[in-house]
Amino acid sequence: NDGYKLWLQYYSINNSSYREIFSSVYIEGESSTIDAIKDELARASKGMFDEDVVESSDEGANLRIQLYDQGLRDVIPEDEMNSLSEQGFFIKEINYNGASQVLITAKSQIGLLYGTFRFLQKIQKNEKLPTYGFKDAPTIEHRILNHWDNLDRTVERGYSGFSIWNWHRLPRHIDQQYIDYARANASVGINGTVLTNVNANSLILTPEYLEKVAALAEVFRPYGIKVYLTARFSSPIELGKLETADPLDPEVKKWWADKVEEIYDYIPDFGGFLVKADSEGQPGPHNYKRTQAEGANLLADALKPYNGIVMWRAFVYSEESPEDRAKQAYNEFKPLDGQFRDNVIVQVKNGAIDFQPREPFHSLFGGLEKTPLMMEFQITQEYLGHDTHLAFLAPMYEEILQTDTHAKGEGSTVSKIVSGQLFNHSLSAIAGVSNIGSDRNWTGHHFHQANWFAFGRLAWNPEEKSSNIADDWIKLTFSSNEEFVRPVKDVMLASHEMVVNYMTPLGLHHIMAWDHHYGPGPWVTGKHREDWNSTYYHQASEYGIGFDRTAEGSDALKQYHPELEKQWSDPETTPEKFLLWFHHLPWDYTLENGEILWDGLAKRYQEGVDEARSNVEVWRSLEGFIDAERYEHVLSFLKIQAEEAEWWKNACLLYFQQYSQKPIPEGVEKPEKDLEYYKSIDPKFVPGI
Ligand code: BDP
Repeated sequence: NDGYKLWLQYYSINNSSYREIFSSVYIEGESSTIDAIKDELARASKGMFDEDVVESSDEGANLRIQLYDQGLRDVIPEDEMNSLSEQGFFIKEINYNGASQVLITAKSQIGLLYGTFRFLQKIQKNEKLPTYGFKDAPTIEHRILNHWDNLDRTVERGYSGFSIWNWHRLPRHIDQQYIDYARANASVGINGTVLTNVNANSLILTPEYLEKVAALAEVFRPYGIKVYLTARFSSPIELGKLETADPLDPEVKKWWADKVEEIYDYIPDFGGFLVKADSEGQPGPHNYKRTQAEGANLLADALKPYNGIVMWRAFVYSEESPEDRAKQAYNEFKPLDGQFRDNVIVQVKNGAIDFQPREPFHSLFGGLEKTPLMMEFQITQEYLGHDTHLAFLAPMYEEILQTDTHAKGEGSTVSKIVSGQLFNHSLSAIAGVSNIGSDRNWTGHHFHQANWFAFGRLAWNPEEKSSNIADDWIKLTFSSNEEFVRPVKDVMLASHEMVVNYMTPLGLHHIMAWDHHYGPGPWVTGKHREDWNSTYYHQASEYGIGFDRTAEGSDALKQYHPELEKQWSDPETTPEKFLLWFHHLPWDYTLENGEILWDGLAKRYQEGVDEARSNVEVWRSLEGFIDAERYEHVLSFLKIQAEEAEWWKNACLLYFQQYSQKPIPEGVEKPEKDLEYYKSIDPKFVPGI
């Protein structure tokens, strides 16, 4: 088993009360989505029970899949259905002429597809339907993967091979992988995909490429997945040969209107644009002294007649600005609140720096009220050990989503802002930067499939619990044997904290190696941008360590609501996980448990290492529960992770020790080599330890 089937394994199960269900199935209607439902049922039945599906024309079949209509009012009252949105579904065991029948119903065909997937997952997990039935619907409207894929098939920050979009073969060849990609996404409720990198290439908007994009859209449509593209702001110059891309210029407006019309000719249900502007070298409205709102509205106006949306990224920061990078997006967007068109949604990373192993939530959440905001999580592990380090990210996503911003008093969680609930926005969306590539198992590490899965689940329901997600993923992907599920779930749920411990404990951030961000690099300094240096972020000196974001420092704390500002301004009341994010503290500052900061830091590094090593042993004890191929693959990556956790610990402790001048505390292993040695390690040739 090479992992290609992801969590859609449909491995064989005995003892299921559902064994007979596929021997008579009634499915109403004809469409490509109905065909997708039939295809999925056939795969599931074959895999789980080695039986073919027998379709029946009799409504009384064992399994009945049908849009909700008058005839079903007796079994599911109308008000039950009214509370469900278009994409929701209801699954219920009902009595049909004396016999029992499972009914899957919904208001739309996509709802039926989602219901079918959920039902099949229940069967695989061997779960019973509750007697009152089971209904569910997504809370967030647009649940979107962002591919940072380039047209030459390289993937920015991709660690799982090349891009799965084979532009050369498209549109004439449709690879099975595109269909399987759509199935996997739909099975967790993802309903949109941005095909191209935010560092955009305007060529994607040419007819030659649009034809290819249209071919992909055609594959995804039956699965309810819309296609979006990244729009390079300077496209009117590059493609249209205009002299300017000024958003207020009438010719520029016309160029975008025509371009959008052309796109909709190719793809009638095109979703819209994602834009990175005025950031890290990308062109944008600043080039014409215009605001982010003027830039976004230009594209929004062009998309409006077709119901398309603009996802305008807030990841805007400038090398000229003397401000703390953590403050810049807020400073830029706060004054523009209320100036965006109603089909613009501002896409904000979970934290204000850049996908660090841990960040406090971005102050724009709760900062903007009149503008809908969407969350951008990174699924690909740019700062979290790339492909080889196991880090289950659901707990990190959950931590962010459940944080109280206090924007409208207590209970104003980030999740309520993202779902549009808190400020009554009807447009709601969430994005995850994909970790998918051409590797046979899609994501490099088998366990990183769980992060794609988790993103989908939290996008569907941002109140979902990490432990449920882990439980489901393990059972669908590997086995429902509790002796396997329990230890693996424990490993997964603790893994993000473990990585934080051996990389950036206590609120440290951005101390990775230069540029590629793999491995430790607290010594990185002297680069042309101050805010790309590790030394800028950790500020280590003989006096202490940490970035002062209080009123005495950069005052980034001012951007949060007063409750949080107050709590986080005092190191004594700041959660220790954010201590050095907000404070510069002396090496002998006393932590909650009475230890001094230096000792506490060192011990956390050691804890991370110990856990990474223990994970290898846990996994070894599970040999035989799953296939040898995935077992060996995971084992080999876990060993790499344990070795590299040690590399991180040794490098960081020796580096910071130069400043703390304190001994490595008891219980923490002393590095065997000197700092120069760890500095000299090239990530391509990390020696086994
Ligand atoms: C950073 C990445 C860079 C991306 C940028 C972005 O290092 O490759 O282009 O974010 O999000 O994390 O635009």
